[in-house]
Amino acid sequence: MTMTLDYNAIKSNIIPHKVEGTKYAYGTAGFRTKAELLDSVMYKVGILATLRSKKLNGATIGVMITASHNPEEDNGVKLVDPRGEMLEQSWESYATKLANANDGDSLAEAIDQIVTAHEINVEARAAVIYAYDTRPSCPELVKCLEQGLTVSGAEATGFGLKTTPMLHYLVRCINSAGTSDAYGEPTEEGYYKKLSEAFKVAVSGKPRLSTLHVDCANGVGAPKLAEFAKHLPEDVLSLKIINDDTHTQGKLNKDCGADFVKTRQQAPLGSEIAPGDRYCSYDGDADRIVFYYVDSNNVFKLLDGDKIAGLAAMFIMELVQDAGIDTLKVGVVQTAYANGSSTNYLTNVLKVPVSCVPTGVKHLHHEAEKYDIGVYFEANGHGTVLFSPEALNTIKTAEAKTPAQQQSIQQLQAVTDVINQTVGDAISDMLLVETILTNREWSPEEWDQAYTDLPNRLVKVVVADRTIFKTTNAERELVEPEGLQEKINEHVAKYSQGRSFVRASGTEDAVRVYAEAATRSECDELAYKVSLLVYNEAGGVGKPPMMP
Ligand code: G16
Repeated sequence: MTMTLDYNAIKSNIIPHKVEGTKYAYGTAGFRTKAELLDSVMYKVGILATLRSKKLNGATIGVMITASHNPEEDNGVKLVDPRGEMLEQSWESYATKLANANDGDSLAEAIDQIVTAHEINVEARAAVIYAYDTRPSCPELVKCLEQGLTVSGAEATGFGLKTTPMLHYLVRCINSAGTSDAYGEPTEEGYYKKLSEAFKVAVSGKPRLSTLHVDCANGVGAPKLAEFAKHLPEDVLSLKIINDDTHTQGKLNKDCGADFVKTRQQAPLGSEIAPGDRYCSYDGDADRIVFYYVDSNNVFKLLDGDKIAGLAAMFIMELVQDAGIDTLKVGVVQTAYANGSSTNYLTNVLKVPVSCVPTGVKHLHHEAEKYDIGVYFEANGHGTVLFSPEALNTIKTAEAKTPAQQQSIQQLQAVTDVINQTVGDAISDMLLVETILTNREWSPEEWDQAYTDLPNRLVKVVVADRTIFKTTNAERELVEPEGLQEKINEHVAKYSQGRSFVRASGTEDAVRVYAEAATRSECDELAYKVSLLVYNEAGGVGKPPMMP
C-alpha cells in the first residue's frame, strides 16, 4: 500500500499552539512541558514519526507519551527508532522545527525541508506504534497524536498503557521479526515471557533471596509489575509492591519514585523500611531504578545507577572470564553525575575502561555501542547493558571445555535475555540486580561494600532563562554565562575532594547544580555556595537557595 502526503489535510487539521509565542525544544528525552501546552506538539510528532518511517523504508517507529519523573501536570513525548533506540539526534532539530510551526504554511514548509533533505519518497509506506503512561492528560494527547498520524497517512497501531521500555521493546521486536536477530514476540505478554524465562535460568540452583519491596511511584510500573509477577512463582522471586495508586490524582511521583529517592537520599512515602529489608524505586514510566536499604543503625543507604553499573560490570566481567571468552571487552559509560568513588572503583579496582558523556541515555547508548559489552548507567538509575551482535554470537556459539565453563556460558546467555538491550528498563534492571545478588548470595550491604560514595547533592535552581547555560567537556564545565565557571572553580578549590558542575536540565525548567566533597557538611556547603552563585549571577527566580 502506498500513501502520499496530503498537504491539504495536514494544513487544515493543524492544531495551533494553545499559548502564542511558546517555544518548544526537543530536549534530553523529547518534548516535555506542561501537558496543556502539548496538544499541537503531539500532532506534529505524529507527522514526524510518519516521515521518519517513510525515510527508513516503512520500518516501524515508536512514539511514547510520558513525562517520566516529572510532576503529574507535565507530559511529554519521545520518538523511538527502529532498533528500539532513541530518535537519531540529527532529527531532533526537525522535531523542534515542526513543533514550532504554528500555521499551515510554515508547517508544510518545514515538512518539505525534511522531505528534500532526506530525499524521502512521500509515496512510501509508514508504520508507527504508540503507547502512553498513566498521566491523566494522556488520553487527550493521544487523540492529537492520532490526528497527526492519520493526516500524514501512517499505518498506526496503539498499544495502550505501557512502560516506556516496553514500547522500545515492541518497536525492536516488530522490526526484527523474521530476521536472524529477532528480538522477541511483539506483545506485552511476549515481553513478560522473555524476561521471566531468562530470569528463571539465571538464578537456577541458587537459594532465593528475601522479599524485594518495589516502590512504583504510583505510575505505570505498578500495574505492569503486578502483571509481570504472575509469570514468576513466589519461590523464584518474591515481590511486594508499594505506591501503586495510579488513580488518585496528584500521587504520581509525589514524594516517591526513583528521582525522589535519589535526589532526597531518603526512603519514599509509604515505605516502612527496616534493617534487613531490600527496597527499590522505579520512576513514573518505569525506565529508571535505584535500590536502597537501612543499615543496622537505621541509616539510609542508596544503591544508585553507579552502584548498579559497578555490580553489573563486575559480574559480567567475571562471567566472561569464567566462560573462557574474555576476548570480549567490557566498557562502562557514565555522565558527570557519576560519583567520583564509582569512577575510581571502575578504573582502579575493576580496571575497566570508563567514558564520560553528556546527560541523556541517547548519549550513553551510542557510546556503549563502541564496546563488545557496554554497561551504561546514569547515577539517577537510568541504564542498561548492550551486547554487540558479535558478542552475542560469541556467547551463543561458545564451546565449553568444562562443566563450570558450560554453566557460565549458559548464565551469560540468560543474562543477555534478562537485560532489555533497547533502553534502560526498571523491571529488567531489577531482574539483573536480583540475578547477581542471588548468584553471589549477597545482601544489599555486601553489594554496597564495593566502594563508599562521596557525599553528594543535587540542587535545582530556577532562573529566568536556562538556555543561557552552555557547557563543554561532557557538561563538566560552563562556557556561558561567561566567567561563572571561574567563580565555581574558586569555591570548589576550598573543599577536599570537591567537585561541582552546573547545567540546564533538558526535561525541567531549571538549572541543576551537582556537588560532591569529602564530607557531608563540606558537600552541602559547596552545593549551597554554587547554587547561590547561579541564582545571583544568572537571574534566579523565586526564593534564593538555602543551606540544606
Ligand atoms: C530523562 C533522560 C535521562 C536524564 C533525565 C534527566 O530521564 O532520559 O537520560 O538523565 O531525563 O535529564 P535532565 O537532567 O536533562 O533533566 P526520564 O526518566 O525523565 O525520561
